[in-house]
Amino acid sequence: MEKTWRWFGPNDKITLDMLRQIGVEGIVTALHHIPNGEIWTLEEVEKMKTYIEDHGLRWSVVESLPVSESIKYAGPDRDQLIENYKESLRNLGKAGVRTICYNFMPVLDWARTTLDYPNPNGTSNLYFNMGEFAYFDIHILKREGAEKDYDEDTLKRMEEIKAGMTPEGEKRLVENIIVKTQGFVNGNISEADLDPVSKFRELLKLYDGIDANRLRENMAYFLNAIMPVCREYDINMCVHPDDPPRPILGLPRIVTCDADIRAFLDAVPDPHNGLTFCAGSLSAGAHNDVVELARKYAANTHFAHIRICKTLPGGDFKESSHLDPRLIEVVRIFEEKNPGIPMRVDHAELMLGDEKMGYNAGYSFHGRMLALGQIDGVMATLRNK
Ligand code: DNO
Repeated sequence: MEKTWRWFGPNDKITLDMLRQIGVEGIVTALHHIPNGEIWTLEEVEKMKTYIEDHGLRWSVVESLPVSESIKYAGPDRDQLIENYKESLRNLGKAGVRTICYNFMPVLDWARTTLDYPNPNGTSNLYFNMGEFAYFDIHILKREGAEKDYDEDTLKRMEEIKAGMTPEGEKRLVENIIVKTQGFVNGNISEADLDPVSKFRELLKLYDGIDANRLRENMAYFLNAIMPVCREYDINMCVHPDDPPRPILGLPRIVTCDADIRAFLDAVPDPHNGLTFCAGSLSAGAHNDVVELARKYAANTHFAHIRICKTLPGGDFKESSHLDPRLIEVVRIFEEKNPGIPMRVDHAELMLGDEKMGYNAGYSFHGRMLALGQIDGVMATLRNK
């Protein structure tokens, strides 16, 4: 697989020159300065492409060309937004950038409750605590009927958390769940929002009456509309699985498991309709056998996120080592079945001063560099048969 790296543009503290030194071959990025729903002009696309190429690298993947909420819930302006999306795709196609990662998660992209969960060796990791998440949902968001979405054990854990909760603790949960993990991925809420919780409540309302089937129809509508452009420019669309892979906050999630993947592939059968195989997101659900899924969907995968989670009792999970045997097996499968695709490591540890650098959550430098080195070693060993 091609070794790529998610880079957040010319203002990223991690520069392209640094990335060349550590063996990165391709860049994963987006035009983060263009608001969701607006057209990425050919001029802007070319500007980014040239910048990357001037540094001796290539723009391998767009992550993400964001799908506006209105396309997801079928708002009145969805056709116009789809037209804009098609125009952005055409411009990317003309520039030769042909792998596009996106997601179809309503309102909230990936979710974590802790961004610096300490490991015994002094590093830290991302962590998802179901009890804290329930606390956010029930006591901060105060979502109507939220209690019924959690089992008794989770509610009991939540009560214990509540007993020790402080205003700072609440603030931290809001920041971690809907601000710090979202803004930089072109999410709905940014660090500049003064009242993120109210804004979030408004966004949730957009999905009143939208269940999983409706969301699936809307995804198929979107994909059918853009496929002719993808065929014309040979663009591979690759949807990112839902993270975590389960419904949350009363919102449907439709890329969570084997059956879901089968369903969106079958709904729009075209080789340009494919998957971002995020081993991390899929492995965050105890129902998924990530190795089995890699075997099954390697041919439909256009891009791989190489990281893995360890599920814990009660719905908790944490990121595990990039040398987890399951991840080595996933790498082996892609190296055998689809070796030409780009891959990037993801959600690595904070280590060796990363924590002081203010990197985007999950996108440390030293942690990712170590992880990339580890996966590079795995790939080299596999190739040296
Ligand atoms: C989180 C990322 C996701 C991903 C989007 C793709 O770290 O993997 O935010 O970029 O879901 O659209």
